[in-house]
Amino acid sequence: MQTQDINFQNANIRVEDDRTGLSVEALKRAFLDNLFYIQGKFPAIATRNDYYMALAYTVRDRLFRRWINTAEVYTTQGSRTVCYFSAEFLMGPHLGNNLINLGIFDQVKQAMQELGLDLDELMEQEEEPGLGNGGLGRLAACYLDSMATLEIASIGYGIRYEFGIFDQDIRDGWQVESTDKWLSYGNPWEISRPEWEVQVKFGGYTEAFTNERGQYRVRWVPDKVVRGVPHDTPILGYQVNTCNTLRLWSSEAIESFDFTAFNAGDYSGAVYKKMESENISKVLYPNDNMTQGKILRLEQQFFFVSCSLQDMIRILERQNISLDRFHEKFVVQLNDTHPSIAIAELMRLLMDEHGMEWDQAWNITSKTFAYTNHTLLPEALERWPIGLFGKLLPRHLEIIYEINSRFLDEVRLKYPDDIARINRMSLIDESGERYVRMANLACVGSFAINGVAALHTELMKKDVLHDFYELYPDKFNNKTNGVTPRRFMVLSNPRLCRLITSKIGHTWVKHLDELHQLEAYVDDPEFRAEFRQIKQAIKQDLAQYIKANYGLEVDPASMFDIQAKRIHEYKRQHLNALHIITLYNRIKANPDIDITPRTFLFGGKAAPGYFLAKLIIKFINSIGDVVNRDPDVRGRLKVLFLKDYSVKFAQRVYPAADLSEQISTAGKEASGTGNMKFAMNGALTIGTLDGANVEILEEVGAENFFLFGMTAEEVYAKRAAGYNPMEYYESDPELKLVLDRVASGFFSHGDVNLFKPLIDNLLYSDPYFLLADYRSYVDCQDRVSLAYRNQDHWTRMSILNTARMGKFSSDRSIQDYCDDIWKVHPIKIELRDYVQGGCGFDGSTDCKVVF
Ligand code: 26Q
Repeated sequence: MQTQDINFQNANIRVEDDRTGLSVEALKRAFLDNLFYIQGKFPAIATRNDYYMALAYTVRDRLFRRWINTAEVYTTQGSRTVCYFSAEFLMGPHLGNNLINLGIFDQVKQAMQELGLDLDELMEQEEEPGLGNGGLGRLAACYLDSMATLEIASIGYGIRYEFGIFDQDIRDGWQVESTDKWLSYGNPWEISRPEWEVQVKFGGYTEAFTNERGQYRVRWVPDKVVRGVPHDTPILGYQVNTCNTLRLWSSEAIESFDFTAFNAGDYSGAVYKKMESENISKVLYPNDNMTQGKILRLEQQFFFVSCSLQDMIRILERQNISLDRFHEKFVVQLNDTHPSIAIAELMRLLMDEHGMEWDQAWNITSKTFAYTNHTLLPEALERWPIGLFGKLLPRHLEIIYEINSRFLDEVRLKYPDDIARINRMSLIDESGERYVRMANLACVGSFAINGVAALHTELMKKDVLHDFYELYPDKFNNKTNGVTPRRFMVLSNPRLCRLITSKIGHTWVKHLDELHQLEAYVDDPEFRAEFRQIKQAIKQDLAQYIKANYGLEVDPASMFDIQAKRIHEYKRQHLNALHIITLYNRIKANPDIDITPRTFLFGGKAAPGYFLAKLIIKFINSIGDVVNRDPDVRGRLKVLFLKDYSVKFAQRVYPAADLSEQISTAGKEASGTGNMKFAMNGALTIGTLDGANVEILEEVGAENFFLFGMTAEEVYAKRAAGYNPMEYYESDPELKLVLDRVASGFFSHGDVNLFKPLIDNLLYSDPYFLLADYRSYVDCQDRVSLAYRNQDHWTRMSILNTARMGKFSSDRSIQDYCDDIWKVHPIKIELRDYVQGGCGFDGSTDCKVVF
């Protein structure tokens, strides 16, 4: 076999043999081989999907050596490993990302071209794993990319949902959901590892007993046991050999058939158990920022947490490392409270299954977990009715009671007689029906607690977690979110990245702060022209896509004003809609008015049970129906709701934006990450002082950001003083006209009832202060329109946005987690050859892999 060294985009990486070579020739040969031997096809009969699969396997082959090598180094070095526990990983398509991180995008493009295939088309073919709702799941995915890139030993642990976030269609303006069958053509990126399956118990009862050494012990007698089977996906870092693992668990029945029932003639009874077990990992709950006390959801959370902790114990045992050192070898980051049952489960595993005493188990547990909070919305704080909880997890409820009793003793000692405080801090809510409070459990059981943006962390300390902050101030810290520039710049915006690299070299991709060097070119008219042309070309592409998919003409010269995110009242898509109607009314009152042409684009899914969110989608579509057709508008305004927003589609949208709408009620959006993705790609932000907007404004400068609206403090003060939205309606004629027009049925074919719930909500309660912020928003939008008329100045602002977004790389976030919370350092992976020597191929046995 042949080996050679090539200069791999500045990293000197040894190139593989014939089978996994990186040259165009080797890629072509491997691709055709895989088409034949894996897909069982040859070009004359291959479908586009066959080609995609063949390419995916070709790329996967090129990950294996790094993947196995990484596991081996972690095993032999016994490294401290970060375990990122998350109920959601919104990974997006893998193919393009792996090509970027392997550094073979151009070679593969050429190889495909020489075979008469188009790489972009093949990438389009990939069915993305939509295993998340939005921000929290996508953050987990960005963090995996950055951990691998920073060469941090880590594993992502989660659930392999058979059906991810639903597909969204729009019919007659309404959202219609259908099942996301992402696995139906197979998933070339995962390898299942049934040899590492574990068992997870549910239900039943507990019994105390005294063991042979006379110690008090508890045994859990479950009424259901399911198998958890791990499915591993490689996570390659950017231009490094580190290839970490995303390990997702799927649930399966212990026995595929209950033969006693079957033999007794009870066929459906026999398959029922199997079905019930498989249900656990069947479908992702499509709610974000809203909890729903469904038992299956708790089963999911416990299932993946128990699987993962057992897997970690297996890894230690295989390395002959004592469980006493669990917290030295692992740190677990809890992505919100969804996996926080892990705190009770680790206690149970250490005590009941491995014979530890309480104090030692607690010492280990409370040094293992760190908790990230992602919400300030009270309705999003997870709590489970005691009855339901105890029925599913009787042993965990006992353990939680014991943690609580010890914890409340500590609180009483510090705050004697402060009954109200004790009630607030208790892990059990006893104010009415009794609940387990998962955030309280997470706070007590974790050594670190962080918010996801500076403002959010401050509000968390002041409000939702205030009591815990007073008790444990040192546990609290901020870790402002970030996003990966590999996916959200290099992959999604190659034209812009080529321009950037031509000016400042390519190292900015790993050191995003280097984008600052672009500031030197902001006064260069040629650079500005190029920057503007690129934005223009991307907008043209999106306009073409819109024409092809929606039959709607949009003007690429108009301002692309985009709001893309989950639909939620607090995110205020309907405030954006009120602005559109305002502009429309101005045109109707004066058809010759000089107005800056805009294309308003929306994208995002609504939770299927969230009535007002779904009505907001219908509202936007109804406005579009009127505005897009009205001859008076003369094409100056276009409104379009883009269906089925996804990571794949997001990558198309961010680069095409002129204006990014980040208009949540101050104090409600924990961070936002879309705001970062837009700004990096040169969009200007119109936004409130909320979440990470505050820090974006700080970085880009107030002169390059369109700020409007009340501050969080003003919002609190207004609520406290008794907010009356009607006052705004009555005192602002332009606002009144907007709401009256909607109420009159103007946008609903005369139906005065359709949008009544929305209008009544605004006039009589307006919990998210749209009417209070309306004037400030509309005036700010007028400043935006004016600014857009000076294209040269706009481009200058746009460049400065890109140049100043370095802080928001997820590499920076992960570095902060490593330094302040995880206390871990990079581990370099030197590539070794497996096939040629060692590892049993030649009879030797010097290779161990337990990950
Ligand atoms: C919980 C229990 C039962 C069912 C569903 C849920 C659930 C699921 C998902 C609750 C919340 C979520 C998702 C929350 C989320 O995405 N939050 C966002 O996190 C981002 C990353 O930190 C922030 O940028 C956003 O501000 C925040 O809204």
